[in-house]
Amino acid sequence: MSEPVATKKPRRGFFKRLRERINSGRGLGLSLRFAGRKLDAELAEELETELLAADVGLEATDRILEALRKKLGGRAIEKDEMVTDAMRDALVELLRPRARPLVIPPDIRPFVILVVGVNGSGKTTTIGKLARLLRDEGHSVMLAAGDTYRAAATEQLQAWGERNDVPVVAQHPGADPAAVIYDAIAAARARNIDVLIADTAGRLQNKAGLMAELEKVVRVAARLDEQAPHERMLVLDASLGQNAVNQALEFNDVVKLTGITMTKLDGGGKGGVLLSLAERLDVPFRFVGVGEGIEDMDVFDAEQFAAALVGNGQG
Ligand SMILES: Nc1nc2c(ncn2[C@@H]2O[C@H](COP(=O)(O)OP(=O)(O)O)[C@@H](O)[C@H]2O)c(=O)[nH]1
Ligand SMILES: [Mg+2]
Repeated sequence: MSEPVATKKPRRGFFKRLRERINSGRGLGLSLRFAGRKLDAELAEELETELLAADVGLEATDRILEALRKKLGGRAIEKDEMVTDAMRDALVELLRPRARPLVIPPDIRPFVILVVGVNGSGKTTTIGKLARLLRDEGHSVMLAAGDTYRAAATEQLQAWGERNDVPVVAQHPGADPAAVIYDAIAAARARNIDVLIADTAGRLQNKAGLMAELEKVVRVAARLDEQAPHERMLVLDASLGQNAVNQALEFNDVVKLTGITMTKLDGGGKGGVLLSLAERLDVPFRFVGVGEGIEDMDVFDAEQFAAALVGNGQG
């Protein structure tokens, strides 16, 4: 049997990009100096304040501080690295269980990826980048323009299709997204396509309508293949901080997420929100995005991400 082909590991060079861009090169942005101090109540409180400000969230912050106390409690801190190394280890502990890359099993065809998330989170861009990654791994790919709400959304997806040389199934604006995706699965099957990636709308101003629409898409896809959509991937804008966590909980209630991709870790995204998510929700992190370009997304790797966040070590 052939190995299931997976988008397993980040490409060479991604660590540098991640590290330079995450929160504009500042990572968690911890500004404390540790050398000459001890991890006493005062320092713990200062750390807590900074972690919370970096979107790490209360639960994950408590866990990290607990790990630091275990390692450093009572000892004199000779070098800052004693704390940052311990911090990196604590982050890896939290993140590693979520580092489960997307695997495309060879016996499922088409493997259907449904991409959900609110408007502007980066869904369509992520689909474009993902199409390229999968194609580079030798998969045949098709896209489905399930965001029928805005004509521009279909055009944007078609542009990514052309750039990657992959076919795009689309209908008229206002068409039923469930119908678009149903037809696309049938078309992918007829053409023996490996992976179908379906875009969706993310109208937050009509939350009940959006959630009903997504439920229907999932239900209708399952008529052609009861396991479909095989991957239900949430795209989250990391710069939203704790709001991203709330979005994840809401979408998970409706479509039972199987993967999360974080975008916009460059710019406003501090990256701490992944720790909060890791603590609050057992859904794998698939990819991380650090820019608008096609090369600006890669597989989530716990060690690499933790190192980029604390701004030390190699990935
Ligand atoms: N800086 C940055 N911008 C991004 C990233 N991902 C997407 N964008 C931009 O965010 C905007 C919204 O993305 P889009 O894919 O249209 O979001 P959608 O509404 O969820 O489909 C676009 O201008 C994208 O270029 C990222 O990782 N970093
Ligand atoms: Mg879109």
